[in-house]
Amino acid sequence: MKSIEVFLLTLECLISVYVARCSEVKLVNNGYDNVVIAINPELPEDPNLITKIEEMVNSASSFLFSATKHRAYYRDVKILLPITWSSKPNYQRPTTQSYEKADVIIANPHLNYGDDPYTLQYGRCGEKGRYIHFTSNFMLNDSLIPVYGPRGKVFVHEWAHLRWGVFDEYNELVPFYVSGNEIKTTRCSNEIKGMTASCTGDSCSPCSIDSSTGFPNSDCMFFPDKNQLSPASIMYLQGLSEVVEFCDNKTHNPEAPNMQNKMCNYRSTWDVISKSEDFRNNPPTNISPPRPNITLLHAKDRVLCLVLDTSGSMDMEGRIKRLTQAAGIFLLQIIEDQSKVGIVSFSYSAKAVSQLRTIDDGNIRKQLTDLLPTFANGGTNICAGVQAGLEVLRGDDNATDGDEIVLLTDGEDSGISSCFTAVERSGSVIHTIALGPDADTDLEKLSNMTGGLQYSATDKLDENGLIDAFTGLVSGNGNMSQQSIQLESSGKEIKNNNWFNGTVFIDKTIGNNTFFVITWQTDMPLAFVHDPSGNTYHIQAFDIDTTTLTARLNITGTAQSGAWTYAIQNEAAAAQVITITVTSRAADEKVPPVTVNAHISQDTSDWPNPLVIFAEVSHGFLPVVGAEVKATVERPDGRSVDLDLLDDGSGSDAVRNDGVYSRYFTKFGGVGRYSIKVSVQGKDGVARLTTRKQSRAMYIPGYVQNGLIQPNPAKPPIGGDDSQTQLGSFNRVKSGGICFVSNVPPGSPQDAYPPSKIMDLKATIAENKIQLRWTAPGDDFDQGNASYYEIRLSKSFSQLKDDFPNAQSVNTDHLTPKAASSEEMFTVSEDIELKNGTVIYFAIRAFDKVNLSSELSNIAQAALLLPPVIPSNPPTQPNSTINITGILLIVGVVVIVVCLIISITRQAVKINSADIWYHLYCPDCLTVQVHAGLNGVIMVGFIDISAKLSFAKFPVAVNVGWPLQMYLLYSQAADNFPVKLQVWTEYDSKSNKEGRCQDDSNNNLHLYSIFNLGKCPKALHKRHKGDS
Ligand SMILES: [Ca+2]
Ligand SMILES: [Ca+2]
Repeated sequence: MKSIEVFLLTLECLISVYVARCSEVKLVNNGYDNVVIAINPELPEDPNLITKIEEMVNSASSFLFSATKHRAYYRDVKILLPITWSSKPNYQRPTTQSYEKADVIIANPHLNYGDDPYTLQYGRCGEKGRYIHFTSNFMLNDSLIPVYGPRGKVFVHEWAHLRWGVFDEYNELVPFYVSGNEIKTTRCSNEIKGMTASCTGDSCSPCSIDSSTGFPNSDCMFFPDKNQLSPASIMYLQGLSEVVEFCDNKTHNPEAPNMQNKMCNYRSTWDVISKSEDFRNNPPTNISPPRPNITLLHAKDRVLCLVLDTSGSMDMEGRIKRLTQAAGIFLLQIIEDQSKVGIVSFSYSAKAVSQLRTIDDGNIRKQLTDLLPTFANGGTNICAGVQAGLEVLRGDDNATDGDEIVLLTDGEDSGISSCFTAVERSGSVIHTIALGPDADTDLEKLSNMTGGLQYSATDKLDENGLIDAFTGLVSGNGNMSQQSIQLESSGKEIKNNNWFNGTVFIDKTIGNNTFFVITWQTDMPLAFVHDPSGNTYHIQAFDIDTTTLTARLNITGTAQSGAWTYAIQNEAAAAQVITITVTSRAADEKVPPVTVNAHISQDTSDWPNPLVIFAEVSHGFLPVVGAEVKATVERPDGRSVDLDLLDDGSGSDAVRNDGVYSRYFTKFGGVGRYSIKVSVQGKDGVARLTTRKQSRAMYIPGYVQNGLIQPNPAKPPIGGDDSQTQLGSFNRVKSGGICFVSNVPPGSPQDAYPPSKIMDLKATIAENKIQLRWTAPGDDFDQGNASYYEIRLSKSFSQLKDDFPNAQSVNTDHLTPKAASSEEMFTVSEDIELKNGTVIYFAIRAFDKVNLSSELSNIAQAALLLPPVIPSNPPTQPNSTINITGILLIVGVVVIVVCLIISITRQAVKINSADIWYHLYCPDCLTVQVHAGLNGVIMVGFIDISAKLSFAKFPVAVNVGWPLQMYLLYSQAADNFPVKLQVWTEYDSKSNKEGRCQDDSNNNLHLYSIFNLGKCPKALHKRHKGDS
């Protein structure tokens, strides 16, 4: 067992390098350098936006410095302006920065779904996120400051998601939970004060209770006090002016059912942040941080040089021919208009095959394609190729900053490091493509140091790897309507006279510049393409190139949306590999196409660390859920492994239904490059759009000031959680790049992978039984079947968290784990007394066949809250919808009392009317218990938020606002009985805060005399209805 813990620990530390077009931010001597904030090309030119970004960065820097306890500030920030904005003398040229790699994106989603700032974050605890997204409205519209807080503070909240992999401490889906006998608001710290209410416009009323759960209804919201005493936490309500810290081990609320606790095993945000890679070697500093240095960069058109290996080994396995096919696709279909492209070939030495040419019509594309090398001979001098490439890139303006090289090689070169310095100085970006098994293992250093993409392709033709690599080399400028999108990529060895058939869905978001490309090995096949209307394109309609063995069909105009089918017959005498690739572009430049973005958790790894494969499927900024996503991993040993990527919130998938699909990869075979390709199929009516719900800055519904709720404007309605637009059926294919894996032992190594952590354990009480549900993990993380489960329960949350092995075990003899990703359901057979107010916690571990144990699951809570009994003929409440803003609160300084006892001896009360209401208003009270006696029978009620108490109806029913806003109803029927009612409220005994109580009785003049005011005399105040 020990060794597993060590293993998991190492795992957490190692997975901190991130991937694929990742950020280049570095923390050096307490200052963050190279933070990139990019503006989407769709946004109109607006100098005010630059000013607002600068203001945000400046204030965020000081806030960050204090929040990290003098460990970090922003030293060097770059704002990347889109090419569509006009040039200014103070704008500089980008080097390796791009929109795609930016840390912050300012963009407007094409469909309005509000202005919630969020971070695209789907790694595990402590892992970096992809980017922060702010809308231009968020940046420009100051009326949003009250709802999210000052922009600088919001930036730091999102930065913590992005940079340190911590999570939100609120939970809109689970806003309340039970702790002890209290219903609490999900928050951190627990010291954040406020009140709950449900508000429409400015009119607020006490929250009502869902009678099926005993919890407040979904319109119940927590309104924080405008002024707080607690400084934590930034991941909960960064907008409060007193909030300046992250929750640390002292202030952390481990019981809150939020993402931070679930993902980070109940660690505080500061615990995770302070142990991050950033702060391992950056102790606090005493200097006061300088203002951030903000540079404006102006994006430019692509300037790119293909640097292609033509050494002798390129003659093997038909590589040079495949290179020409794939690079031809790049030149004819992928590279964006107005780009400048040159070509260099190299073996022993390098040669400029073409200087830079501007892609401004189809002829230039063809001419460049005709220049692609077709002959291979000689050795491999990678640096000669790179130097010649840089020389070509200088051809237009004598500079190479921000220019790109696509470097393809199949060979080794011991001298590759000799050009590292020149490459680093050039400010250019190198994308690498490793072809075959012998490509230099240092090749990816060039892409790593310049932030380029990295691909590899094997010699297995049917994998189509080389074409996928070139097809992935789209611009990173954020202009999706220009980019080529790959819809289909497949290959197969087809026997003589056999057919290769398939269907590709062209959806409404794409259709321009659509190409069907067929390649073969020996003899041109027969091919037909049918459009959705049944029109047929024969092979004669294709552009045939018998040198590169390629046939290309270009659909003119916008291709009709719907199902396109292809049928290809091998007419050669022998079997040959035939491939098909389909690419297209956006149909409408205002509507972003549906895209998939695929990548691996790391770009280098050591066995046995598992990899995680991710695919983000989105339509603009909106996630697409319900798609079928398959990953194919090509291993160095030549075998490939298929995996279905899932968006089910289990295993490697942090969040269910967020359009991010993932799966662990553990089936290693050989040392070397593991190449990933992802295919997505969306089915009409199944795949749909949704909105981002995670890693956001919270929309604060309003504040409590001087005891009054001041609601913010209601959050604008999001245009339907489900699809606003019909996506229809669609196909996408994308290469996910590579990971170089070292130290993989030969043969089948022993099982090194435990089942993955169960993250979605839920416990419910129904019909006097406790039922548990979770998603099954597998023998190896999220694959296969676990062997058995260990389930334990406790009345103490912390016992399960800190001392799981000694908690009471649950009999699981009859529980056989299902296959990974299946839903498990289990009824606890232990005899447990369930009564109103029962709270029991459960946690679970899964074991595999060699007894490797998963991490402990989330801790699930089963709480029994009996729904209140509502009087069958409810009286008209005097203040049934109370405008809380109209309630006068008497603010008295109250010494903390654990118990305030209010007792009413019914006999002492003179009842004048049928119904008398006592209204006790106590915004700071955390819990209420009502003891009511009738005929000597004491009824104890654990009071929830707006139950009704009526003595006419037994058992006791109580109507209490929460926190504590209570109506006690006496009816005539109770008159004949000696009734003793005790109400006591519990204050948080730990915090030294004031409490406020007030009674509100509309017609009982004796109320004072019968209240035993206990230790809270000044807190109770009588008020007549109508008083202000
Ligand atoms: Ca997901
Ligand atoms: Ca295993």
